[in-house]
Amino acid sequence: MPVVPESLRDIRAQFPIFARTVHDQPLVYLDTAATSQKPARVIERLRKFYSDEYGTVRRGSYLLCQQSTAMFECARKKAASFVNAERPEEIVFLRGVTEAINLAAVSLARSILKPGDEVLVSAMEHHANIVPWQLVRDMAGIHIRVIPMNDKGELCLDAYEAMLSERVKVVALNHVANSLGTINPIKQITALAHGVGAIVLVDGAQSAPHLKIDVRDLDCDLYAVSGHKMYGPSGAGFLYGRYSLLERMAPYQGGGEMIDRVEFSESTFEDPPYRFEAGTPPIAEVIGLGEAIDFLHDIGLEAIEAWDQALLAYATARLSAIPGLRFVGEAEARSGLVAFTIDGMHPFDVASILDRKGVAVRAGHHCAQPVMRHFDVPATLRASFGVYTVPEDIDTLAAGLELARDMLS
Ligand code: 7TS
Repeated sequence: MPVVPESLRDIRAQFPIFARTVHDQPLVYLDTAATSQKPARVIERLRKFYSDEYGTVRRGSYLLCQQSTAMFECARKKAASFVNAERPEEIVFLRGVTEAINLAAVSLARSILKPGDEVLVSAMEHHANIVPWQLVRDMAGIHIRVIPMNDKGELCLDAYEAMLSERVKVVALNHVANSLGTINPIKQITALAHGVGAIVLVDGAQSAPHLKIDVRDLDCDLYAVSGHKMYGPSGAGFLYGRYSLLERMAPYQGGGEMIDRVEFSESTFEDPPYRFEAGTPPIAEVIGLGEAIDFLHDIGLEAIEAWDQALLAYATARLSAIPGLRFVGEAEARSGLVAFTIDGMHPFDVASILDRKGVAVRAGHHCAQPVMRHFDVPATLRASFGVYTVPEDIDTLAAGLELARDMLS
């Protein structure tokens, strides 16, 4: 059993939720890939902002507004440093990855994509990186093509290379697949895409909570993050965009704060990132996200990455011993989760039994129906880890799975 490293030893105590029980059992939370629990300092940051500091951003000349604007822009600096952006203006605050990819698809369709252009997505995408491209497909006259994967859940890079041509204008894929845990070789994929002049959009929903992100090293053009999966409040995330690209991109939503001058005949727009931030943003949530970034920095992303790998190895070994259990997703490079089926048992039935034992895991298609089809399963069970996950959680999961086997077989 791996030993919890020094930097994470008292982490669990910082998450108030673990003080509660579920069905009279201690909570074993193994659904961080869906959303993470919140540390006390993020909860306290929201409470303090709403109690003592609340005011809108960018609109007023009074103190509360100036202060909340400063806090909001400070969060932008934190987000920029979190992904190693060149400047804070490369960060657009949004609700999360879903909104970020919808923004990218609509904006690129309005400003850059031409009929006949191709957008490549991978075979292991979350629906959030498939459907937005379909929604703009007819408007823009583009084609969507799919980079295939093998049966371990790894992208076929030879096939990808063969698909690249001057017609490919966007390559959009996840850094870590939420249904498989695969870590994709983004740097290599980006270098190849840039060889034909394509823009690379990375869905970082599952990577940002687990890996150190460096957009300059990856050399990607757009990188989307959801704050609620990385210990921040729900409702706030961001899109990193290379500034020279953001400048070429059309607005997504129109409204207040994104304009320069408005006439009834037409309007002109603010520079990025404000061009993409129409209306009153989720102010408290963005400030809370800044606190979550500090929380992650204080632990250290290297330590988080190492612990994640230790948990993954332990879970893989522990669950392999369960008869009939089959992993779905066995890529060499993985992060954050294990997904599996058990012969003769429906994932939903197993998840219900686990719930009675206080174990929260996800059963379903994980918003990745094409992945389920590839592996010819209707659904999988998925246990995903966070900074608060301890090996004993995996032991409790394994015991719950044994119990489910006894009850269901
Ligand atoms: N992309 C990936 C890879 C994801 O895992 C998710 C959410 C999204 C996009 C959408 O993120 P949102 O924050 O905009 O909702 N994934 C999951 C999941 O695996 N279970 O619930 C949500």
